[in-house]
Amino acid sequence: MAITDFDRYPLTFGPSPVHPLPRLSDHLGGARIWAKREDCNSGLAFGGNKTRKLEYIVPDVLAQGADTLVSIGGYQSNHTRQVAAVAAKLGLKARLVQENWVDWPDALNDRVGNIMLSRIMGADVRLDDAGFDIGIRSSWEQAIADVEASGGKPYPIPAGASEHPLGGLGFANWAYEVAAQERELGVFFDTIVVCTVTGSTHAGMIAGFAGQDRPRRVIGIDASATIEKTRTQVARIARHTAELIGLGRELRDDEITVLEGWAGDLYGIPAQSTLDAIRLTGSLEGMIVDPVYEGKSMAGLIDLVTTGDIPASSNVLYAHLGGQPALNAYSALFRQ
Ligand code: 5PA
Repeated sequence: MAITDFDRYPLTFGPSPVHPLPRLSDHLGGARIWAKREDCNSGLAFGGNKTRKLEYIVPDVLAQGADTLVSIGGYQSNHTRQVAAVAAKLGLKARLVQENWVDWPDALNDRVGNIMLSRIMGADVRLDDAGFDIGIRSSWEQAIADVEASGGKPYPIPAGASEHPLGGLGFANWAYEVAAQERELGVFFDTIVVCTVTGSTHAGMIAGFAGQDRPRRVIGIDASATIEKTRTQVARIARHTAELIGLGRELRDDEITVLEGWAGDLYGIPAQSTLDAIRLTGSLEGMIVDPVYEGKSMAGLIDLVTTGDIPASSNVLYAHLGGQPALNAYSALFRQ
């Protein structure tokens, strides 16, 4: 099998935009930085990385005749918001377990941003007190059982769609999309920087790029602050996805790079470097990144370019995976 043999249900506008970030590049004084924009990849509730993953999962949902998508995330999960949008688009129901992943003292944390959008789209949103964990949760298994008990046909989608057997395909395909865009633009991105938490975004990219002729660095920046779990999950999903798309060899350990240092102490809580990255990217480029994910990977990119770890001769592609709606739950950080 190759990536092109898998059914893909279109949920995106097509290839996501790629463009340079010249003012940020000049400011840092090193490598040339570009962005590929999953934050504007779809008309479904602001899109994002999960929308691409779901393109490869929806054919299975339809084949199974399911009537309810069941998924899980934090109160401000971008993933569950995208699941709610896809359910609405397909005329299905969505049952969402929203756990208390972040101890964040904003009175509107469970009301604005992503969770509000999911409610607007008609999802059955249930709050749960459990804290952050990227693994399989009993509350999600219970929600699946509840849907069944009430006569529905659930389709389980794990956190971030990552532990789903097809969860890595969306970003394996992204790697081929990048190669096609490089040919059009006449540029080669020797380094990719991507935020990683539940792992299938980064893992899919690793698998997809591994089959291409020119090697490159695919650097995952951890935003989970549970680095070992994320590293293990990325490696497992990358190897599984590589096998699915017929890579024909084992991935080497040195192809799987998850860097720590920018997640701060806890998932969902911005570090000073996150806030600096948000303001710098916004003020120099008008590009908005969020305090949970993309602000952390941008902080990583800024440091790696500034220190020369990514050399000045490089062309770097920053994968912008979306996530801006959560900013609404962090307004206190930006009052002045
Ligand atoms: C998320 C994830 P992975 O989970 O595939 O590693 O992607 C990390 C990531 N950027 C990066 C944004 C904007 C994201 O939303 N979000 C999760 C969610 O519930 O929203 C799965 C955790």
